[in-house]
Amino acid sequence: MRFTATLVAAMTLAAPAIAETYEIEMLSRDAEGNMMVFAPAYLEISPGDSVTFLATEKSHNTETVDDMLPEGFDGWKGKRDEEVTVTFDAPGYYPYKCKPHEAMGMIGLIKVGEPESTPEIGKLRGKAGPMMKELLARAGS
Ligand SMILES: [Cu+2]
Repeated sequence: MRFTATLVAAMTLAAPAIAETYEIEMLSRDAEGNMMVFAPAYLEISPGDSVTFLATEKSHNTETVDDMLPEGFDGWKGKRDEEVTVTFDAPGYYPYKCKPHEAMGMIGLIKVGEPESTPEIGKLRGKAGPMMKELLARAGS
């Protein structure tokens, strides 16, 4: 499924600079032996770029951490094992999670452009809270 939460804004923009599409894999185990991870869990992109979440391994999904999103952004919610592509038009922090494995720390953060503000840590279960703190720290906030 393709989410175009900011379609109107996108259409009014002048032809964007070369927009890129990045890939994030949903994994049960990565090359280093880490369990239940998005790879990469932290990503910096530019406004206009897209990200595709690949259902590389089974029983994962991607959905936004809705109480941490930039104002006006509706978020996305993929089904289990669904490949999802999201286009990001506005600068900001976009935190997301895998619902089945949130408590195990299966979350990620996408930094788009230069965000004007940093979100408070939202409602996150188990290891997801500390992990989100780490990712935000890594983002330089
Ligand atoms: Cu998962």
